[in-house]
Parts: sequence; structure tokens; C-alpha cells
Amino acid sequence: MQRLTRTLFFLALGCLLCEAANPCCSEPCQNRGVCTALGKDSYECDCTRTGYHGQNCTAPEFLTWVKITLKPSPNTVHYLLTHFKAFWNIINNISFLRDGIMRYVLTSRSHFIDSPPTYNVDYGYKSWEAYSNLSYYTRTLPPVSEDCPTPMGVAGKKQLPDAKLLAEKLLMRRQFIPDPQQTSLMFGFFAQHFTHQFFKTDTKRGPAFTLAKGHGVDLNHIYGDNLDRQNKLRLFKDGKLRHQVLNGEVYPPTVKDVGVHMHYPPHVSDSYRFAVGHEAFGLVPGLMMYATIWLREHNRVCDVLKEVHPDWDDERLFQTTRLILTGETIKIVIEDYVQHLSGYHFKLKFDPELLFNQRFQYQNRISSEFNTLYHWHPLMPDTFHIEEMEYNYKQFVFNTSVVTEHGISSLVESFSKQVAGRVAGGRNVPAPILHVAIKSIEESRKMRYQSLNAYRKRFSMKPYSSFEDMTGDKEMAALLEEMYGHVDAVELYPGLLIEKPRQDAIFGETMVEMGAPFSLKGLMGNPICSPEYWKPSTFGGSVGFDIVNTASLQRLVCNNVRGPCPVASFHVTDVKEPDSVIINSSTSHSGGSSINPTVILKERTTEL
Ligand code: ACD
Repeated sequence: MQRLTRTLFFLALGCLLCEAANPCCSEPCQNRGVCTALGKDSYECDCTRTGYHGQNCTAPEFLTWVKITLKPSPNTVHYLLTHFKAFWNIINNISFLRDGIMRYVLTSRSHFIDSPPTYNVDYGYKSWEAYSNLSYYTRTLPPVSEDCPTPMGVAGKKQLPDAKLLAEKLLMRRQFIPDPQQTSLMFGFFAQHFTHQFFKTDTKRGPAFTLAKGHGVDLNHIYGDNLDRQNKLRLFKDGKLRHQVLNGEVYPPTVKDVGVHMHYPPHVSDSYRFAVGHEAFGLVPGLMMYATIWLREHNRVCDVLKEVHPDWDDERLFQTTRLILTGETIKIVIEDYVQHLSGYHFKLKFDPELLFNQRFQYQNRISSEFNTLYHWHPLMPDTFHIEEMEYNYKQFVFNTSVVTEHGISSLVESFSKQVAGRVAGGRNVPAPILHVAIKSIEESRKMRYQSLNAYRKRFSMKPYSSFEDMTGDKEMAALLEEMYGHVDAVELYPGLLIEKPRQDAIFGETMVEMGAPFSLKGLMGNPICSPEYWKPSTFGGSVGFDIVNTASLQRLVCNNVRGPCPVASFHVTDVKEPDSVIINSSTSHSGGSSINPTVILKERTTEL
């Protein structure tokens, strides 16, 4: 009823504000109905397969009514999943129940994503161009039409608040707010490293365009985003990547050695200009640390495969290893990374077979909105603690010497011990990187994003009814009101960062309810998860398939550092003295067979 009143209110407001406006500006079609304007004063809602009917797709069909009546709210589901640990421990050990719940998580989340994709910044209606042109990020909601009375359609003021002022008043950190989920910096850098393979904005063409044409987990950040770059990074022997050995350990080669372009400022000397798949990974040592780990992993897996397939040529070893690393990445992202973020006691599972009898498309297109929502800069601390040292931003940025001077083991250990910042709740973006948040707001405006509330409706959440409802904080609510005039005019990105966090959580409701569908669809839509690919032979047989199926962050690190293995974790814990175990005696820290193959690992036994 409340929703209907709101809709009618906005319809009326739309008519008042602009006699000759596009009638779709007021978003009259609900529940994912598609609005088509019929001249200036009429419109049609296409409610096909929405489960609703009526002029504005507001009348539920019987089955939809049953579903919405019985369905618990996202916050209730989240509460259930993050409490009652003993109950979830039982469920986690009953495989058909765990599988059933995981299948439901995957399908229910994926159904929010249009697949094949639909819109982009230039096409707010379906078109072959929008479908087929991979240079665009896709769009989950079409852009606000140019002829609408306000930037958000009909709600709010004619002018949006100054982006810089908005960021300074509501996004900029006053004092570091630690994440109550105790996310570690190891997580923060993983996020940055991993997502740069599919968020690769083509700055020459603008924020709506991407250079990452694979639109997903294709590991171009390890292998380069074109064949020329890939070839320069390859050793063309035993499938391996080029590398150098420093202090007895494997590191990426230098730009001078391999001749690939990297972004480094002039002051960085030749010997510290490491060359890896992504041209921007010299930016912070956390990125170069992960680039080094994955380079070592690639060469290690090549050794394993060669042992089983001594007859395979360089090409086959390279290609198969790349597929294995793709599988490892997805496994780690679901079972370590998303698991940590979720805070669930339910144990998430990477098992493509769960979807084999479901309606699911093995394809993905990265949404612009996904890119925007993933600007998790509040994760970054004020300073970076490595061993006994403390680096500020100026000392840390483009300082690749940190990687070789401390070594991978110490970096992993230090980053796993340092707590990251809370993302939601406002005022936690570090001042040195506030400009990134400002740019994100400006670019969202250029791309004519719809409001936070419009996205909440698109992802089946109730729109926020007031600024206080959104923020849970009177002072920030008052500031927002002054800037936007109406809660339905609050923009997506500032809204996500200012939104009230869930109890003891890193994010608010919208970040999770939007982020999870994009993520799970992108991960499981990967070709390696399809029935024809997901079998041992794709990965060089059972040895390769096992590497994928047993991958974890801890194992990845342990298999690729020399000497005692440090704790590698996405959350900071009071580290108990871990047990010493040998997890892999057949494979050494890669790149050179001269290194002692027996890797003694100190590891938390629960993760093995
Ligand atoms: C669920 C699982 C829990 C979801 C919890 C948080 C999700 C929030 C944001 C996105 C998180 C991670 C992104 C990870 C991977 C991106 C992969 C993209 C591949 C193209 O309840 O559903």
C-alpha cells in the first residue's frame, strides 16, 4: 500500500514538475516492469514475466503474492545466517542440506542479473549494439533520460550537490573506523588485485567503457590483456612465465628485461620497475605482492603438470596452467573471500555441479554499477605496518622496493595482521585517496545513474523512506537532506558508503544485496564452471583438478614462500601458535628447481 501511494505521488509530482517531460522519468513501472514513453503524456509498462500485472506492474499474480508474503526480508535472512552458529555447524556437515542451500544462494542471486545483458550508457532500451559491443560496461538500470526534470528523474533538486563538498562532509575519514568484521589488509589488497582484471576502465573513451573484454575472471591481470603483452611475459619454456631470482626468491622480471609497458613515475629506478600482467600493479606493494605470488603459483603448477605430462609442449602447459589458476581463483574467492565478507556461519561452497540442472547461462558482462559499488577505499588504513616499519601513503605508493626488501612472507604476515577500515557508515575514506571517491561521484553523474533507492527496488529491497532510515544517524541525515532535498534523489555511490552498516558488519544492506548477485553470477558464469569444461581433463587430469578443488588463500601462500609459512588470512585474528605441517613436498617455491622442495608449513589446521 505504502509503495502504491509513493508511486502515485511520484506520478503526480512528475506531471507537476514538467508538463512536457518524458513520463518514464518518474519510474512509474514497478517490479522490473519496463517503461516505454508514448509521446509526452503517456507511457506503457511491460510487465511480461515480472509476476505482476496492472498499469504499473503493481498487482501481484497469485504465486507472486504467496512468495512475497512468505519471503523473509534480506535483513532477516542475513540475521539468520550470521547467528545460531551451532545450528549452522550441523547444516554444514550434512552435505545434501549444504548443497541445497548453496544452490539456492547461487540461483536466487544470479536471477537478479540480466543474462544476456541489456542496457549500456548509450542505450536505455534493448539493442543489438548494446548486446554485442564488448567495449561498454553493461548497465543494470538504464540511464536517466536527458529530458528528465532532475538528474535523478523527478525527485530532488535540479542540481546535485558539489561532489567535492559532498565527499569532504560525508565520505572523508575523521578518525580511522576499524571494520568490526576484522577484515585484514590482506583482504583489501586481494580485492584490489583481483578486481582489476574486470574493472579496467578505458579512460580515453570514458567511464562507461572497459578495456577488459573478457568481462570476468580471465586472469588478464596475470597474463596481460592482449597477446603481445602475454607473449612478452612468457618464458616459452615448460609453460612458464618470465621471472628473476632476487635474494634466492622468484620475483617478476623488470620492464627492461621484457619490454612491456607499466605505469611508473620517473623516480622509480629500472631495477624496481617490475613487469606483470596489469600495467598499474606497480602502484602499491600489496598489488605487487599478489602479482608475485600468482607468478610463482603459475610456474609451480607448470612443474606439477610437466611431471605428469612430460610429453606436453610449452603451449599446452601454459594454457592448462592458466585454467587451473582460474579455478583456484574462483575457489579462493568464494570459499575464503566472499565467505569472510558474508560473515555467515553457513559454509559457502564452490561446486559448479550445483548448477548443472538449473536454468543458468555461462556468460557474464561486467556492469558499470558493479564497478562503482566496488570502490571500497574505506578499507585502506592511515598507514601501512610492515614488520617494524610504518609507511605513510607517500612512502608506500610506487615503492616496489618494499616487496623485495621485506619479502613475500613478511608482507603476507604483516597484511594479515593489520585491520582494514569499515566500508559503510560514512566518513571513512582516507584523505589521501578522497579524490578517487570524488571521481567516482562525478563519473556516475556523467553516466546518468539512477538513485540509490531505484537500485534498491531493482534488487528487491524496500526504498529508504527517509534520510535517517538510510543513515541511522541524525547529523549525516540532516546534511544529506540539505544537499539532496529528497531521499529518492540520493545517488548510488555516496548512498552505499553512507548507508547504515548492518550490526557489526562491514557493509550496509544495499552493498550486499547488489554486490552478491554481480559477484556470484560473474564467478559461476565463467566457462570453466560449465558442464563441458568442469571435469579433470580440462585441468590436465586429476592432479590439476585437485589443485583447483583444494585451493585456499593459505595454501596458495604456503606453496609459494620459502621457509616457515606465515598465516595468510582475510580476517585479523588473535593468532594462536599454529601447528607445523607438511602440505606439499612435491612442489617447491617455483621458478627454480634448486630450491629445497620440502616446504615446512606453519598453518592453521582448520583451513586444510
Ligand atoms: C550471498 C553470499 C554472501 C555475499 C556477501 C557479500 C557480497 C558483497 C559484495 C560482493 C562481494 C564479493 C565480490 C567477489 C567477487 C566478484 C567476482 C566478480 C566476477 C566477475 O549471500 O550471496
